[in-house]
Amino acid sequence: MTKYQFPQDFYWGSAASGPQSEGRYEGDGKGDSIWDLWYKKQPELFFNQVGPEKTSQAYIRIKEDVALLKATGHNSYRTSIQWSRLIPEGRGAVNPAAVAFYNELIDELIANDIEPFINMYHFDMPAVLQAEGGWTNRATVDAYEEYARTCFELFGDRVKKWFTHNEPIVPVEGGYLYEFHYPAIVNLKDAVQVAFHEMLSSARAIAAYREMKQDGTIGIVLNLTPSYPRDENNAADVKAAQFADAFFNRSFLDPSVKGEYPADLVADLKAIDMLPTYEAADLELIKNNTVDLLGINYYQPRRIKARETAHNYTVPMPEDFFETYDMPGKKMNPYRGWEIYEKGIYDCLTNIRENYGNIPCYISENGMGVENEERFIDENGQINDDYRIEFVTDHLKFVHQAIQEGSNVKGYHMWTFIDNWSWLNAYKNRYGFVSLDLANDGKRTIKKSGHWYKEVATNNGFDA
Ligand code: BGP
Repeated sequence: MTKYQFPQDFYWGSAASGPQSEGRYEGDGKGDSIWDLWYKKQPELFFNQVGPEKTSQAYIRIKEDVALLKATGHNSYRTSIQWSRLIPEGRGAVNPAAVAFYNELIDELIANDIEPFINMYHFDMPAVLQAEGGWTNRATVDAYEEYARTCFELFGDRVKKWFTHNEPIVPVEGGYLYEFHYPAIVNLKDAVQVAFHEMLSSARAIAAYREMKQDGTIGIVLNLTPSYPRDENNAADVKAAQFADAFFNRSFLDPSVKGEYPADLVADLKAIDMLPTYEAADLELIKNNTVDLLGINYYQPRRIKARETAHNYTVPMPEDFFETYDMPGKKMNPYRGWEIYEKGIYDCLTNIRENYGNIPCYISENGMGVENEERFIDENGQINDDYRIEFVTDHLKFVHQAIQEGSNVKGYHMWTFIDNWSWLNAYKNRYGFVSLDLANDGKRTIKKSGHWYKEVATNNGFDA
């Protein structure tokens, strides 16, 4: 048995997002986001045709949910404000019901000694702004800055940990490369423009935060996918993995933390005439407004080799530079087709320590999705998710090792708290510490892992 003790004041939390947990209610004043819009247009794309209004009802169950956070040992909780709830038309009038809701949530968390980590963009573009081009349109950056300023003004007195974006690569790849977010088009030029505008909007929000003399920290949440080459001694494989790392990770990590874009990525995109449109002052702004704190979402790595066979696309794609491959012997999540590679979390943290000035960071998402999780319910109605306990334990061991070696890790947030709605996958994969019974008015039951987490948080560590 080894003792895994974590630093004092470590944050034991979990993560969720507004669009995946709040729901929509008569008279709540929320405007449509791209998810409401897309579901209206093409409900058949969503798993079991379940749309974004059918969530865990976080909007109407604040007290109950905060009590559950407490019961599962949380001292932090990460969620997001929905832009289309706070400012239904994307810019202009603020929705008073939204202000009341977020105030109540924040106050209830704080009253229970749970620190709110608040993110401002979690894939939920207001439909009105998407009609004008969404993140492809530079005017969206202005609207986002206005929204961010509104958030700081309304909630900055109590929220001390802000995040500008969650996984900004995902709207890029989902919306403009691989068709799993609206508008589901395939256009690399648009994709890089979206990536640049998101980054610019992040720097603009950070600049506003500091100009408004807010008393807290502001960062960004990035999903880091370490790219491992098939053969470390094969220069072409290594180069391919380096491109994947630049495109999917460093395109946000470098400007967010170092204030500059990776030279190799700029050169590769320039060579195929795929640089975004920007103004010289934008680069200056990004340089001067780097993050205080980094959130790292880690799920699985990328296994990369040099491209050997033609891909199926007829247009320029990131895949022109690399190919993913099925690494023999890799460990898989048996309940959902994702690789499990625990050491990847350590590699991400070590990379931040060695190459990004050891900036304060925390794990903002890490978790295990399980299909048909009802099969693990026992006679008392509790889900016995020993696999999740094992998954989190194995990752925490590597987080612990990174901390022992000097990484500046402030906390761990599992994805997610209560099983939630997940975009096109709706309720296909369950992730929570707490199960959700949709057929029974959203009844919540703490899973075995939730009880286990309470012990871990109370002891600030575990023996294993
Ligand atoms: C992350 C997102 C979350 C959530 C999670 C699980 O990338 O930040 O919003 O969706 O992935 O995704 P899925 O339910 O598709 O397995």
